Amino acid sequence: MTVQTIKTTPFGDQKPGTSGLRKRVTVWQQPNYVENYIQAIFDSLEGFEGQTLVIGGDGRFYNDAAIQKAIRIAAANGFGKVLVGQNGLLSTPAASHVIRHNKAYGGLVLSASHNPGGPDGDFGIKYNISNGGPAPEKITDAVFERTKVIDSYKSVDAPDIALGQIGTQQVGGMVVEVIDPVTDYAALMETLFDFPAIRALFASGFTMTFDAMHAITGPYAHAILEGKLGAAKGSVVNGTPSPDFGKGHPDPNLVYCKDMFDLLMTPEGPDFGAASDGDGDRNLIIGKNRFVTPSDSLALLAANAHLAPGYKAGIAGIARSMPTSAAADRVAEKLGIEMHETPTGWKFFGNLLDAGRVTICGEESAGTGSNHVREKDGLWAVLLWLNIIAARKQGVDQIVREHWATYGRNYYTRHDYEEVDASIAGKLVDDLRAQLPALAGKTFGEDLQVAYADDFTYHDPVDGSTSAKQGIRIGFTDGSRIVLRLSGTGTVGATLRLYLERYEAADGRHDLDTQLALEPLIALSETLAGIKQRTGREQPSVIT
Ligand code: VG1
Ligand code: CO
Repeated sequence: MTVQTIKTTPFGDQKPGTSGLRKRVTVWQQPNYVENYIQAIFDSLEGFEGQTLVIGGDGRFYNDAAIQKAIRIAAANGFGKVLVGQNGLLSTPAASHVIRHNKAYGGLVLSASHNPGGPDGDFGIKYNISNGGPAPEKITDAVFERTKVIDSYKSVDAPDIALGQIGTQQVGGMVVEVIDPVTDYAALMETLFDFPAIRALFASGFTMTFDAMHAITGPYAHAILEGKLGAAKGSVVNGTPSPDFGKGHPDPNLVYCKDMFDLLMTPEGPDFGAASDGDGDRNLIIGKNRFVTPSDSLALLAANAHLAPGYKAGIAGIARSMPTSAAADRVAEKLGIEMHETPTGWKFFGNLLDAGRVTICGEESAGTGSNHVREKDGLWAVLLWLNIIAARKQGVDQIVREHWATYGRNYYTRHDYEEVDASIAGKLVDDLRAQLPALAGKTFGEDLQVAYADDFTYHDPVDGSTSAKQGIRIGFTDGSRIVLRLSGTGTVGATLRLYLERYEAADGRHDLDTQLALEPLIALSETLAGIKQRTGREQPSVIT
């Protein structure tokens, strides 16, 4: 094998965000852009000679081209073996499992997740470490530093791998094994959940619809929901991955899954609706006449996890990202287990999971997962919901209501302002941050008394690292919160995320309209931050 060392020059914009590096496809198509980034990742790691690297992506446009490059660069850098999903496909949680199951050194996950795909859409690359989870900031910071000075990359002169062909091939001195993307993952799910009980649920006439959004979970959902669990044929819709996601936006929220939401609100609709995103790590859960807010879903799954065989001994603790509602905190309190608040992004859960301090993690952005892998996992959440429904013999709405009657309800919403002018957004956040010291102790309206106002700093209790400037939080004495942060996954301009939360006690009113229930906080956040006024937007782009 002849290793070629090819000269290159740095790009100034290869800074990984919340979840890897995401850019427009046209940016990735620049000569050496992919090569520089992958070489910068390898340059930031050590000890991988002869080791195994997992590669797979969500099948979006440019997935296959980037994978062929990645394989050649891995061979030239001395990896011993690459495991790659057939046709280059692996959902993000499945990639995490393949890394763990095969004791691989790490993995490259090729995805821009919920961002649109196609030649005019987005593409992304993320590096995962040997625990199967996203690289921690220590590594992503090193990668960024390396991208600024990189002057060459290594590759081999070898033909493309036949990605469709299951089995072993050679690239230079390196073995490439093309694996079925579903088998191992489906087997893992079977160890966690009561498949016979869920099968019996479907056999009794329970109906569901699962929208794979033309993205990666189609093959997984077909095999597991329809294949192993006996959901009626046709339960999985948009189940064939397509490079441009059927020209859709693979973000499972109430805007892009509006049709499914509407269907679930009708008497003829199915009993249960779910969806996942581009790379299969997010989940949307809708019961008959009941949308489950992701923050509530996290709390509910944690409270009921013991009903699934994989968690029957109970859970060690719960972690949630800072903007996620405190609904899960009440469950942790009742169970007498650890509760952790981390910055946004799954990479911050890895240490807590590895240390065995938490079992279930979640984010308000429709991500939930457990210690079975080190990523959030869309289908896992759907299966745990199905397991709970089967075990409790109750519908989603009833389960949610009983939860609120026990723990109280955290009314919660997120308002996104997408593709805002980056300098306006940056100034807005800076100005709000400057107001924080003066806010402490102030009272707004009749009862909104500020308990604390800060820019969230996380101290990782496992490795002692610190992550500052993780989002502005204004907490009130009654448990209400206003949170504001800038997205780290957008690729055009800036996206402002405003998160609002209000607690209503167990014996309180649980049937208010969410936006109305949060109206005083929405109005106050406008007074303090002036998003509408400064951006000229009348409405958020997306309300969840
Ligand atoms: C968003 C979500 C965050 C999630 C991240 C990656 O990040 O808010 O909770 O972890 O996307 O999810 P941001 O920085 O845009 O708010 V995925 O499914 O796009 O990998
Ligand atoms: Co995703």
